[in-house]
Amino acid sequence: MEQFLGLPPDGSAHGPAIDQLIAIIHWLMLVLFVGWGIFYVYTLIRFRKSRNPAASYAGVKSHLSNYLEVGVIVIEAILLVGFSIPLWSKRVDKFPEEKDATVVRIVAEQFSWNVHYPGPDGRFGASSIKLVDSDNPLGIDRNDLDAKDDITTINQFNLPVDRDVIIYLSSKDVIHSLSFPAYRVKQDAIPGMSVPVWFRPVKTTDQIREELTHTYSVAGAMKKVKMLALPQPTGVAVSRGMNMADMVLVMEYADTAGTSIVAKGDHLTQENMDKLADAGVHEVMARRAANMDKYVVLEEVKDSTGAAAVAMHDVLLEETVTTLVMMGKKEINARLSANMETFVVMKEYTDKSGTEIAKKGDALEEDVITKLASAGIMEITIAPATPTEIACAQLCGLGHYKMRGYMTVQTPDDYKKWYDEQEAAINPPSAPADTTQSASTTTGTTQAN
Ligand SMILES: [Cu+2]
Repeated sequence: MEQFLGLPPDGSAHGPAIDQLIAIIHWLMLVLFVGWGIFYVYTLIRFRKSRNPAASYAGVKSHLSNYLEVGVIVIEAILLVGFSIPLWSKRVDKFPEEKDATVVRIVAEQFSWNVHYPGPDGRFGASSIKLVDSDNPLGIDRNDLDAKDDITTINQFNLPVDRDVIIYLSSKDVIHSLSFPAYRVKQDAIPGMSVPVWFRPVKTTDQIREELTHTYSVAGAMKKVKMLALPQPTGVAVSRGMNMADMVLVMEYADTAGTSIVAKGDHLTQENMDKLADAGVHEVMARRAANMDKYVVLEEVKDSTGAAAVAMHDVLLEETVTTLVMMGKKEINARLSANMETFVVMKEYTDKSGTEIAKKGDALEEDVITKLASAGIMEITIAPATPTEIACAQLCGLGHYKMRGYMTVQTPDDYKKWYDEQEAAINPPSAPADTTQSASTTTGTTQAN
């Protein structure tokens, strides 16, 4: 059932118990769905009008359905009392000792995750709402003694594997929901409250990425290569009130005083037509909108001076199409973008002469795909670059989809290295600690190796 549900790989100690509960609930729901479905069809046939011309006022006398109902209640009670409640109580009650855990504060906001580490002293420094600004989103008071060594990151949460983590979760604005899908953690973040959450990661991000390794067909991506005919510019008569919004201007037009009326790349909307007519322009050069931005160019196009006007793998934006048609290009060799940049290659690949195309951990950019194909490598192994993400499981606003952070579960050594680097950025080892008063914030980056 767990494979069938397509759950992400699990990297936490408590994850198997949650997955098991999810599986059992789905089994029960499957049995109920099939059972009630069969019962429904049975009643349609058994109580059909031709067999029962007169309504029965006594109804069904059998107690079978009562027994079934009681049976379902018993199973649900077992699930609740035997599985859910013990699991839940362990999550909320059996907190590890803070001294044996990685302790952090996570503060959600529209639309990012702020992570606050207490630093080597183990004490969170004071923070004040008055100090909150874009450089110091948590308002940490760096004059406070406890705050001097505090580390803050945005959208990047590093932690060591095989050690309990305690998170004090809150929110600056609306209700968010902290979710680590690969670690089976989900907890609402409530403004004005500090909600403790704990779990124990038992797999590193690298290990989870290895589990998600799969093959990718370079041949499949290259199959979509084709010569695209480029829409050629033609003269279009300007006529007031006419709407030709699917036509794109290939040059700028100005009025007699030299003031620009419409720019290159503008569409011939009714408004622009009227403006042109007002300025006394009778004809403009325009072309049909290409709508080719899902394609990448597969050849380099040089202008008359020999400079590259369009490079390999440029996206065929309208602007690029205009550049090409104005150079007299009638067609261009292109292929559908593979959009695989969020994946990394999991092996080293070299061409026949031994030149490296990509090493393990490199992002699967368009040029890597083309190079692999031209080297005759048609199948590669890849994995998601960031398999352990922080998602917001709450529709918290229009930018909700942007609210993604990265979690990097590391070996204790790698974590210590990262931690020391962060610490050194705040308090350079050479300088006395109290000379660095400014709040330094490190912005999270995607770890992709
Ligand atoms: Cu959110």
